[in-house]
Amino acid sequence: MNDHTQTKWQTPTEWANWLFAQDCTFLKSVEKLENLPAYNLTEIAFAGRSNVGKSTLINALTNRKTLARASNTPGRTQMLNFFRLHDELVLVDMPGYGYAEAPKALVAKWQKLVRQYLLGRPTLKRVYVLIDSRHGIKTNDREIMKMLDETAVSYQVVLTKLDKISEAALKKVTAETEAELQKHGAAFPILGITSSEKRVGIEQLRVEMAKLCPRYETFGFEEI
Ligand SMILES: Nc1nc2c(ncn2[C@@H]2O[C@H](COP(=O)(O)OP(=O)(O)OP(=O)(O)O)[C@@H](O)[C@H]2O)c(=O)[nH]1
Ligand SMILES: [Mg+2]
Repeated sequence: MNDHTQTKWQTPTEWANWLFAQDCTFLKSVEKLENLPAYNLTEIAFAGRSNVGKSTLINALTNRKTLARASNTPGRTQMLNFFRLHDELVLVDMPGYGYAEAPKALVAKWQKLVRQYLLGRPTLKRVYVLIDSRHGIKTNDREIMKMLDETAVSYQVVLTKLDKISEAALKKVTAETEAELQKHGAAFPILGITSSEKRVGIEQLRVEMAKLCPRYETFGFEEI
């Protein structure tokens, strides 16, 4: 038996919900690689097509309304935005890809930044690749997944906006996405299924993220 008396948390879920209710503060926006913050905190990045719901998911996870800028206008997030969660984790809101109306030069600049960041960031421990459940995996998602397969960073695919589709459609997109995930070696085999709007799947994600904190190991929770 592990001795839990040293901690206030009896289960990973308790720890995760506590952690995500702590202070979360905007740290920095970065548009050039040279300006990446230097520290030893564990980073978790959110990638995906423009408008897929990255900023909204960060707000839902941290139970804030306006921490990360969410908007109906695609291309809202134009830089890497760093948010520090209680000296434990850093959440990184990334510019979306696949935004057709963005000027080409700007798209090229974002892509370069995103690539360089994803490929060479030692503190980056997990990338969440968000996919709109109405659309499924698209070509540019495949490109990013292929790139992540080639790096040492683990990633998980998460379907968003499930409140916008029928149960039958969700079943179909889930099966298709899971089948495709099997072809990607570095992908976490379990698909995340979320609605930030209806708060579905949020706690599950919090738990997975909270497990990435270095001190999680010291709690001695028994894995179920
Ligand atoms: N119904 C519903 N709408 C959502 C959900 N998540 C996000 N949205 C909406 O989708 C739109 C885009 O969300 P954002 O969070 O700004 O998307 P993003 O991926 O950050 O977009 P960029 O910053 O352009 O890359 C907003 O209008 C959100 O309110 C969800 O779970 N359900
Ligand atoms: Mg955004």
